Amino acid sequence: MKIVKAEFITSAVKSSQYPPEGVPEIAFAGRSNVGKSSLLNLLTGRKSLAKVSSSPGKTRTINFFNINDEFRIVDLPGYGYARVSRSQSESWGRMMEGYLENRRDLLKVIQLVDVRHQPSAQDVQMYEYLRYYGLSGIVVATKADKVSGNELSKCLSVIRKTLQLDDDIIIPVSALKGTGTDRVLSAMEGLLQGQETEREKNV
Ligand SMILES: Nc1nc2c(ncn2[C@@H]2O[C@H](COP(=O)(O)OP(=O)(O)OP(=O)(O)O)[C@@H](O)[C@H]2O)c(=O)[nH]1
Ligand SMILES: [Mg+2]
Repeated sequence: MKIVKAEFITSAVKSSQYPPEGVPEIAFAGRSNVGKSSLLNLLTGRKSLAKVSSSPGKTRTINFFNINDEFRIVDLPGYGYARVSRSQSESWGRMMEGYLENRRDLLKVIQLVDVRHQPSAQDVQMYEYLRYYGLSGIVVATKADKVSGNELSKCLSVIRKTLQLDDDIIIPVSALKGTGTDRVLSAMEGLLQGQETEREKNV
């Protein structure tokens, strides 16, 4: 798959603000600062389609992007950002649950983790949540440029073990070097094609 068109649609904090249904969506979840917005920019080849910042907590809303007039990528706000109040983290929870549990067009959520670190308790919790709702299956390990070739496979196996990935796909990417995009795009293509077969089955 090649992304030839990418545009911001809208930001939302509640369902009445979501764009109309009927278009398949693939969302990005992960800790604040892990590189969700950077991955979106990398995949689309657009440097500043989504706002990126070195200070965590940049993305505070659910952001919808039109890709190729074919599907949407949904950039979700990150978790694990230390400087949030209890009420902010509760409203984050409501916003995420509102989307993840009710969005009919949501095909899968790609979970992002930092390749260098063992996934946190919150990463594990998020992935279990996604698994419970049938939204898991693809993990992207970000910032692959920060580890050497030798370390990479070790890091990936720590992630694999901690998140209890069985047949799930894990893809290292580097937004800095621009590596890993082909595999992410083909995983996305697989999701979109799989969805078509599901739909055909239901006819
Ligand atoms: N070296 C390196 N830095 C990266 C990579 N991906 C993201 N970053 C940096 O990590 C920081 C956070 O990236 P974002 O894309 O804003 O992270 P996010 O997950 O969208 O964060 P929130 O919006 O806070 O949830 C930025 O300074 C990026 O430049 C990568 O692959 N390699
Ligand atoms: Mg972001």
